[in-house]
Amino acid sequence: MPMVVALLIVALSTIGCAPGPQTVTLTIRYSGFDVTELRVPRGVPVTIVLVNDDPIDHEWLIGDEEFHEAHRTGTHAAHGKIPTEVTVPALETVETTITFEEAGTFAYVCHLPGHEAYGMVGILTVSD
Ligand SMILES: [Cu+2]
Repeated sequence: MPMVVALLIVALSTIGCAPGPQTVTLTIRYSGFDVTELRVPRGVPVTIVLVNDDPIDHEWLIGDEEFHEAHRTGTHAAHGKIPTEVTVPALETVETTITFEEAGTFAYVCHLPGHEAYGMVGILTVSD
């Protein structure tokens, strides 16, 4: 059923001129994102469903290079109140909804120690 709804949303959003709300599912397994390139429209709410299949916690943080540099050296133990900074506990699914107001390319990264170097990185492109 959720797959049917997702397909319907995709189908409908390709018909009209202005895209409606989008939903994207990212699964984390073996300390990696299953999707490492995403494209979303600007100015539309995008719900990111983060499925953590690993028995350890991960993070999903999205932003520009300055944002990531701050988080590489940061000391945040956990995230949860900011849509672009999400903690995904072991074996849990977390959703976050973001409306990207600027076109551009943003990385999403897990900043737990060693995870970025291991490859927990993806790129999201926001386009008009
Ligand atoms: Cu991680």
